[in-house]
Amino acid sequence: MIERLYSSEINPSMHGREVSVAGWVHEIRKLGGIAFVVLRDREGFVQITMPKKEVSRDVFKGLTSLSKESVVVVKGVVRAEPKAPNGYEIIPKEYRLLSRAEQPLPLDPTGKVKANLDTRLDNRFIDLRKHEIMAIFKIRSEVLHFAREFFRSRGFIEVHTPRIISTSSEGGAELFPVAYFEKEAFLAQSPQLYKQMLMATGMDKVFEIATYFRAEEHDTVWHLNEITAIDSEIAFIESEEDVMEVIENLVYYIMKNLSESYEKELKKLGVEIYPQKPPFPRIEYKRALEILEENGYILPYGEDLTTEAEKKLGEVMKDEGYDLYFITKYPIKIKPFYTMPEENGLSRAFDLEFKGREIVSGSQRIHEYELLVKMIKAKGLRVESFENYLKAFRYGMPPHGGFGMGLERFIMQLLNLKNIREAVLFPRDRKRLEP
Ligand code: AMO
Repeated sequence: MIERLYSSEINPSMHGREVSVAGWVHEIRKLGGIAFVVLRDREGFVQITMPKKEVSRDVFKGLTSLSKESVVVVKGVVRAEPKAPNGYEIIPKEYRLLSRAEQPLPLDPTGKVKANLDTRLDNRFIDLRKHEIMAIFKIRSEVLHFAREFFRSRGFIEVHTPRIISTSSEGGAELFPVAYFEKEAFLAQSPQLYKQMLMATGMDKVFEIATYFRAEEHDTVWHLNEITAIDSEIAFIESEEDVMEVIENLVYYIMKNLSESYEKELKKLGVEIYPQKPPFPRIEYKRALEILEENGYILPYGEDLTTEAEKKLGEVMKDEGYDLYFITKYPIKIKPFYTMPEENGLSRAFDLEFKGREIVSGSQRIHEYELLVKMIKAKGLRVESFENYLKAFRYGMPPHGGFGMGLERFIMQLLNLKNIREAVLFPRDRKRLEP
């Protein structure tokens, strides 16, 4: 490895020590007898200060004539300097150019020249050089870390189910076909059938963090065609309440840990996280419609909540002091075939809403073979396509339930991002397949 310290690993107390730093040339300023080169690394900025009298001519000339965004490694002496960005600067002794950046740049990495999201995504490798953009992905990485920590601490087993599947797992047609030798196959839209099949094995608590593919035509700030989901399935539950208890504690755990240990990155994004303590409010679907009506929004019974309805409900709940709440007891008609039905046309399905948008769906599932077959037929699906899945219900299947949480949607709401694409390094949407 090239020897170097991150800008954040150096401090004024290291005055007089020789160090090496490496990064991208962010800024060059020449003021007569003195010049400054600001380098950017993953953690921040470091100022290279060159009083003409104190550095060699070659170093002065070389560093000040670099093109912006070139990559260099600089060796020099730390000098405590209260006026410098981190309270120190580096007086260079030598430098090495590792990569010269062409000019002009396709995107301004300082963010001073505003660019639209498309231009930013087209040049994502430069866009990510902005610390506030990189911060989204550092936080995303921590969210996954805390999610894993939470599941493991509760005895969940991490699993991986197939990405290439032969049948729709949600009963819909939103699948991307793939050429799989002589067979018809699709990219997985969820791990649904597999995580349920695992409930017949004795692995009674599982989770999976993976990528899924949704061939939805939507072109909104809220939909992606390639998503990351945190899925879980739990056996021996009494009802969907047991699943909701896991979700609210998971979300609380992530938010609490982030707010406690990630202040610096959150600050870059101007975000404060207020972890909401469980239990989260439960609003039955029927009640949600009433609340909406009381607030001037009429949604016919039996229809899924529209984006506008969700937003409205979010505002009402916000006024009551809640960002997070469940909508429960959805009509069975609008839920997938595997959902456990209840009396009066209701179901044991729920969604978790976060600031007026759905981030999680889940339910208690049907675990009785006959009922499952009946529901598959009732949805107009072909029982034969589900043969392998159904088999797992005939030889001992405990009651179970689970959920799927859209990671990008969670990040979007957590960090108040305007567009879900901001939460993905290289998003895939209706129009975007590159980079
Ligand atoms: P569902 O289809 O609701 O449920 O998906 C689960 C969660 O995934 C996220 N999500 C999306 N995010 C961005 N773009 C999309 N196109 C998109 N589609 C879904 C959402 C959603 O809440 N098998 C069930 C889950 C379960 O019951 O276990 C399922 O896939 O945040």
